[in-house]
Amino acid sequence: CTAKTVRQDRRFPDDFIFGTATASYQIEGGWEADGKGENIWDYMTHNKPEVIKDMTNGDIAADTYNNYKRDVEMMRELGLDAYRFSLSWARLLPDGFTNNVNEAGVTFYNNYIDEMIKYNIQPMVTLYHWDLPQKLQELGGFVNPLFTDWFEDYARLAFERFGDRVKFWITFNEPREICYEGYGAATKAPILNATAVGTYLCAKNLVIAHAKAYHAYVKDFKPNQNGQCGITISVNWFGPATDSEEDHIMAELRRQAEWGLYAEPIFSQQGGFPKELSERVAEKSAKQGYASSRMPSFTDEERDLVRGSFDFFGVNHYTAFLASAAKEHKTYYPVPSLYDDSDSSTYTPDDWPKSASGWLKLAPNSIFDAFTFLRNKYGDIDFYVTENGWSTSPTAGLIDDDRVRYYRAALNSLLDAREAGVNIKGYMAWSLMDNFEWMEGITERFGLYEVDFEDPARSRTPRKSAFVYKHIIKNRYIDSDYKPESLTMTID
Ligand code: GBH
Repeated sequence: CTAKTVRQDRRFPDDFIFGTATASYQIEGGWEADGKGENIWDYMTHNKPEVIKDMTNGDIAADTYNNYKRDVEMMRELGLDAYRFSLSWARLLPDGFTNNVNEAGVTFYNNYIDEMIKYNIQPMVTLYHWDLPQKLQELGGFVNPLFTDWFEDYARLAFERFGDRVKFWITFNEPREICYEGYGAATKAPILNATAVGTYLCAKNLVIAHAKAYHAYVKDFKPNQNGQCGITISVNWFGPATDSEEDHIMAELRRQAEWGLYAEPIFSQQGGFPKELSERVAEKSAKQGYASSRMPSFTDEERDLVRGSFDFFGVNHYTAFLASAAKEHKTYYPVPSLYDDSDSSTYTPDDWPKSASGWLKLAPNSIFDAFTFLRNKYGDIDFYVTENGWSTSPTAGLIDDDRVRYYRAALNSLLDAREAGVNIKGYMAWSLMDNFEWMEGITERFGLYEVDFEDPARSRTPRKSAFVYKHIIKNRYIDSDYKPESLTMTID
């Protein structure tokens, strides 16, 4: 056998931050424990259980509410530098507003955070990962312009209570999924299906809410707490299927519709919504008989408030799609809607390996493509991969070689991007453990640890990928020949 050479230049630096990510509704359970209020996922799954593929819900989920010490033990087993999780707004503020603080909820997060700090694991907190208090939804949620103030008040409470220990804040997880899937389509709570205008109203209010929270942090908390505040946007790669001009234009329009809508107002020099997409929406709105564009504009003051409101850019990246003007790839979208406005269709090649999720395939070097593009567009800023991962079926078990292949490929692509000069400072694998996968219930599993949902204790068992990830974290390079000797986990 030949001696293996480890390319030292392919190492992750010692200060590179390796972690895993989760979200409150997907793991916590305790849906009405100790004074927690109802959120839009509680409301939707209880009132319309049929919208979830297997009719399950997050009432118990992985029961982190009662298992948080085991979660932190798993973080220690993996040797994580950091752990990204989200706060449940309704657990802290049952009615959404700060007049009524649920101290039991504060205590739960204090315990979780303290347990991480005790073992030198850096907590990275997402303020909002999709579980809006139902009371605020009844007032219009993200399409009420006052949402921006409600969110700032909630953010301030979180900074006040947890900011002595939490130094990394993400305002929102995935604006596209909140605004397009929740308001524009019917694929996430509150399943509003307001295709024509919902997405755009939400997008505007969301970026302003983000900016208000960011400025509150910078002005009133950062001077003492010294942390950072940013946002996480889902940036899958959308490249042209061929080198034709049509495909290039289509890919650009698709990128603007998928993530430019939220990234451009915050990260671009000029601020505001993406130019070509805005023009199309205005044109189409006029033709469709609207008195004004379905996409709202920003006042100068709003534009200035939002642009530059970040310390870092968090990216959730999973896969890629090809934009194609060819007839056989044409998708017909509802009129009017975001994707109809963007005049774009996409597909993925049949030979890209498939996961258990319809939308998720292993695309070649897509982290490199996405991040070099972002760096060229928005400059030399700090990036974090805040989610990246692979799903398997519930019966696939512990030997998850396809997940191992995916993580190795993704981390290789990340190293390529770093070598090309993109400042990616950390990587959070999705997910620490199996959890409630939204509309898919528990039919798709993303965990490095398997969770037994039949077991009232929700026991957690490491998969093969957990050992491989642990080995990468410890050695700071990707050894593609590494095989765990056994699946017995220890804390090093
Ligand atoms: C992330 O979203 C979420 O932040 C996280 O909560 C989630 O568990 C994780 O990914 C895994 O899914 O079925 O064609 O309607 C990733 C972006 C957008 C991917 C919505 C799935 C559904 C596409 N997600 N998409 S489709």
